[in-house]
Amino acid sequence: MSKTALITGVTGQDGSYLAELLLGKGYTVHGLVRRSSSFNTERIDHIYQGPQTFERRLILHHADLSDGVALVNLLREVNPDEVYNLGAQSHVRVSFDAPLYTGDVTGLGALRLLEAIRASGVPARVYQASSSEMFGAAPPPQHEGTPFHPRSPYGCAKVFSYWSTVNYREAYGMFAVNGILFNHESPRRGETFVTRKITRAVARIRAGLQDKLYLGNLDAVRDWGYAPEYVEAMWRMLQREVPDDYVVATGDAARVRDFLAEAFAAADLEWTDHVRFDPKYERPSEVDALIGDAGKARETLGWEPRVRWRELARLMVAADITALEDELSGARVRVDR
Ligand code: NDP
Ligand code: GDR
Repeated sequence: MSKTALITGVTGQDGSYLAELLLGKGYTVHGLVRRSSSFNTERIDHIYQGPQTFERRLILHHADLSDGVALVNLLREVNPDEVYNLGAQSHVRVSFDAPLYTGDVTGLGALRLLEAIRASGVPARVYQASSSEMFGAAPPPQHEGTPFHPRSPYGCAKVFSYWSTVNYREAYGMFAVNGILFNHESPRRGETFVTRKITRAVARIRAGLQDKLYLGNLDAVRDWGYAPEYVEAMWRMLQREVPDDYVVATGDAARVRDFLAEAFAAADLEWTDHVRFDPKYERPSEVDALIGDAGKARETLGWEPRVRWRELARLMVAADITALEDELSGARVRVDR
């Protein structure tokens, strides 16, 4: 019997890769999509199947993590074997501007989903997208036993959703796990996160469409991995016999300025000619260094990262150059729904 999964955040970077992965494994995939006044399904257009498709295996539903009743109804309708909670207001800088909204969707949203699973009586396994941002000010390397010290409303919300997941596991015997994922990027990364902001700018500067790129703190250290590899780790966590929490990271670290240099060099450009500082992009409290120790995931899940940050920077630049050339030549066509 093929399995059924429900993914919140299916329109996001990770949701799109996870949907591809699960469809490839024969799953029927249901995705929760929030209503938007413009199209927000660009990342999954290539796998979308319309309602008229015979035996379709990707089915989208309108709902929202702020609407607990809709979550209960959706769970009853879909009756999934696995639920992946990837939906969130996921931008750390934005969480300082919209702290309550972030707490509601990113923090309480996870609890609403857990409670909806419990209330609907669906015996689903659940994955919670926890984050290295929970470690915040705790010095690297960070692992599953490192105490949390979040530095943003987003980080605080993720700590709440982390402990809610642990609590539902302990209180109700639910198969609920936290993947504590360090930064992971791809050509589908949101355009306002620093890696994609840089690689998009490189493509545009190279094409003569832009000259300057404005950034904030260039000294932050991050452990950047490749998103398609990270969604594989999510799936592996739900295939174990016993629910547990895992750090997923490469263990390699670089500063924002190192990523910058690599990305600009990939297009034969010098970053210092183009990059300028704008305090607008600084955070009221910064996370200085995140470097993960994924030893437990390696040993227990057999999960290994392959792509490291230098290769990642280059593959993202190459993808943005191709995407821009397609856009300029009119080859990119929007799918109508
Ligand atoms: P994205 O920002 O790309 O995607 C977030 C998804 O959540 C989108 O599908 C978005 O919908 C959806 N969403 C936002 N608000 C709501 C809401 N109110 N109700 C339902 N859905 C909502 O994030 P990523 O794919 O990068 O990350 C996936 C998850 O993993 C997030 O929870 C993130 O916080 C977490 N995470 C990410 C890491 C990373 O490096 N990428 C590292 C660690 C954790 P829409 O498309 O309409 O905006
Ligand atoms: P992060 O990712 O905050 O780590 O959260 P982001 O790419 O936004 O920032 C990384 C570092 O770069 C610095 N920075 C800038 N960041 C942005 N966005 N824009 C800029 O112009 C800029 N200039 C410098 C930041 O200060 C920061 O130090 C991501 C998100 O995906 C979270 O959802 C996830 O939980 C964590 O990764 C792990």
